[in-house]
Amino acid sequence: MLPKRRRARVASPSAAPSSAARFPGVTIYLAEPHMGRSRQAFLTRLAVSKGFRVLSAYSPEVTHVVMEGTSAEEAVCWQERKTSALPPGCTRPVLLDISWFTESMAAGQPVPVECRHRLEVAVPKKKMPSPAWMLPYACQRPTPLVHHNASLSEALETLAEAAGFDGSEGRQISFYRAASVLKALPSPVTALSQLQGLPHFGEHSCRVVQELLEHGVCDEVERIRLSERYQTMKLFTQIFGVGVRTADQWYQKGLRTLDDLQEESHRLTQQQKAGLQHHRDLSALILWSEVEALQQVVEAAVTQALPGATVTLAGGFRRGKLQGHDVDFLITHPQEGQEAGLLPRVMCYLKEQGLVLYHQHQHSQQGDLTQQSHTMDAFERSFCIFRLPQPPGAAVGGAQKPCFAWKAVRVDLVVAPISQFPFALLGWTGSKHFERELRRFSRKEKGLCLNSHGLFDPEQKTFFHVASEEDIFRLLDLEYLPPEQRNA
Ligand code: DCP
Ligand code: ZN
Ligand code: ZN
Repeated sequence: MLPKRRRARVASPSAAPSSAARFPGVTIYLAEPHMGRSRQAFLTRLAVSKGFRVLSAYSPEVTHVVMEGTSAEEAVCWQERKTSALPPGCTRPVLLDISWFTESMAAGQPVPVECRHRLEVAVPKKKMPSPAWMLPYACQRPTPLVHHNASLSEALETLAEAAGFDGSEGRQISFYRAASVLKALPSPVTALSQLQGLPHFGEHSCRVVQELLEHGVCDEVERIRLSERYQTMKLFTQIFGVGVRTADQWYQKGLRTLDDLQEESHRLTQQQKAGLQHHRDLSALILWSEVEALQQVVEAAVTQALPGATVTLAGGFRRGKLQGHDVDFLITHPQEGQEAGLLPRVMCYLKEQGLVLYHQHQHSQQGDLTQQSHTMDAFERSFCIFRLPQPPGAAVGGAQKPCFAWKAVRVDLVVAPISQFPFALLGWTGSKHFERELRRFSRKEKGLCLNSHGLFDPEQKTFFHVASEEDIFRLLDLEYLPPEQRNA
């Protein structure tokens, strides 16, 4: 159970810590896309001590918006969003760089606004498409499943993947960020100039896009795709229970094929053995019809184990994917605590039906929920391989299953108490990059720690209580994105 806390502190605009203002024409708002909350608080105290009026929430009274480390494009975009929420006819405040603020503090009074202080004048009008709306975090912009730059984003994702295989996490994330920006564009990139001003486009990613636009292929990407290293790492990491580190160890030992692994089977974990045994089925994509069939059997088992408990689809299929590598289900009960001990009963029932080929149960890991990373959350869960009966004539399976009567499918079952359910749902819906960005945004821009269990304020040492995913977006000052727009 999470400790109780005040609700929605981030969302509630507290009163400005302002005394009698010495400069009535100047009302400052320190916008914090890149400033961070503790710096914002420090600068607010400084300005107030010098007699400036500073508001802690954006309102029509604000005359001077001050930003730090923010590009003109971002600033304009920020303003578009803020002013759209204000009553019509409001005068727009000036958007100013921090330099105006520091000069004013040094002078002990507001210095005249000059061109060099203004953020909006720097926006080049001829940029096509204008990147003003392209916010820097993937969780700030909708990313549909089907987008306009698939071949470009796939090339960058190959580079990201290869960097990940080599343990270069920084490069991996840079390529994922650039790929994710491409996925959010409303039209195809046809000229390199269109990348100008887009966030996260470094020299390397630009070069890859340029080559693709000019020649239709990128040498570096093709070389990687054909390399023994990439192909082997891809093959190994796709096996259930095999991560990058294990795959790399095998590669370094000279192993290259699934047959090589079979020969080493005494060294494999039970999970890996099961993964290898059912590799053919598990590497085939799961279809929607199979997801529906699985949901039915899981719901039946859950209802049988605990009436009133619910099953919710998460993962890629919740984001609207039509095919996937596994199916993720979240289980909860409207009454907190009722979900305890549920999963073993569910698994037992499913096993009795002959539906389980393999499962690995992981107990709920009690402890400090603020320390849980996203991928290692502490929920009770079961990583399973289900034996899904196939309708007659379905073309799956192999020689060892002449009737094609069933197919092995990967299923993740996760149990969350209702108080944490919105966080669990948000965390288990993905995409992985979207989740990474959401957590980074929370930490860097809001000073809050988000994981699949909750949203935690390390300064106040409090958790936020929420009833829905929408509440979480609101607490973070983010526009709500439905699951199908989280395909970053
Ligand atoms: N996730 C998590 N903790 C884990 C594993 C996954 O929080 N231990 C998150 C990351 C993903 C989401 O849950 O955003 C689903 O994970 P999957 O690996 O199943 O990925 P997808 O469902 O998005 O894709 P796929 O179609 O490949 O299954
Ligand atoms: Zn999944
Ligand atoms: Zn999964």
